[in-house]
Amino acid sequence: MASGEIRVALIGTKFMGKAHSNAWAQVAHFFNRPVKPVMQVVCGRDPAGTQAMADTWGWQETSTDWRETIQRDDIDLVDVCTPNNNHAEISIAALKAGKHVACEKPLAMNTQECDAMTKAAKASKKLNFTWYNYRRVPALALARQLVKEGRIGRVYHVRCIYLQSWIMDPKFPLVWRLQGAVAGSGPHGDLNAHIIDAARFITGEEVSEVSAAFETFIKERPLGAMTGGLSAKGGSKKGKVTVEDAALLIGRLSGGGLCSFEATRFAQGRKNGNGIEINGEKGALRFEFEDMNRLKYYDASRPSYLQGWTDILATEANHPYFGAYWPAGHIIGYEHTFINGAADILEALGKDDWSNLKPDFADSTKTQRVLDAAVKSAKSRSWVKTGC
Ligand code: SOE
Repeated sequence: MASGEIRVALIGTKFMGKAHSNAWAQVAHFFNRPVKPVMQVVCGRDPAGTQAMADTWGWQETSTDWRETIQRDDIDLVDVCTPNNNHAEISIAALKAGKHVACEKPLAMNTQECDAMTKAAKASKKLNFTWYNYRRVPALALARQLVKEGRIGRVYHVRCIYLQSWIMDPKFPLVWRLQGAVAGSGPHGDLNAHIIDAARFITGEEVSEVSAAFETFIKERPLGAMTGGLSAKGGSKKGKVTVEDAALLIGRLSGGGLCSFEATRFAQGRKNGNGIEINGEKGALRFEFEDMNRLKYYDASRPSYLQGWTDILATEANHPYFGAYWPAGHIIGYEHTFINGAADILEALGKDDWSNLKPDFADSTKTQRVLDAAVKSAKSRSWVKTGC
């Protein structure tokens, strides 16, 4: 059992840098772990913004050079919160430098990069983790528990949505999430990644083949940059949008069921509408992230006159993660999903065993295989096997 301190370097200072800074700052207040995080250094491209992040969140030092940061002897874990096209290079270099690595989702730009990251992780024998944070919503972790207990039985349908609307204004600028060279894809890699991972996590099944349709509704936008969260500021010059605005796919599950995933940034009226419904032989589950503390459960094993949707408020001490927080009914939020991730990282480090810390890079590569197969399918307008 290891104990003591884990010195963390955070690479990235925007939306995810903020969520992860909060997680590292809060985790020890709620979870008793033998290993405590030290917020050693935060690294970003903009010196002033990086210093502001350090001042706000308590990082001890700042850097603008990730290559130098990951080589430091006083760094144990590198937390990668950069745009997607930097994930592989930074993670592989950090693993080769003997550091543990926790990387934001999607793991990388494509399966080839994920395979290289997985190979480097296996060679390093270091902890490697992907921040698919919705796995650590207590209600979703409960959904997985109910499936594992056999309460749903054979899964016939998994129906997932991830609906946003933050770029519907044609004047919203061409930020990095809309540039294929930086993001890899639009809502597909950004949002379908989450719901494909969630479907795999809850059901324990893989997506074996897919058929997809992508569409870009606004083809060019003003050049500009993010200003924080999902806000941005643009100028007068315009550039071509090189990713999809919406990505819909259907698929076959390894257990014989069917699945569907819909990710869009043009769902007028929806803000962060991450939802899943699972219909099985013995029951069903429904979850909506915008009401994240609740899981709806339908028990078809009850006498028909008693059947109906049970609305479980996942805030009991024996619900996943919740015992670390508050009494029943005192709900938690988006930021707690990252605190829960940090808690699981520290627990694995405390045991000197991260073999059960999921999703690791190898697990996340299976999600990437589905994403890449869907891209091929959208281009060829045909079914494509995922290899999973
Ligand atoms: C933007 O779509 C975004 O920040 C995603 O990148 C996150 O993964 C999601 O949790 C919230 O929305």
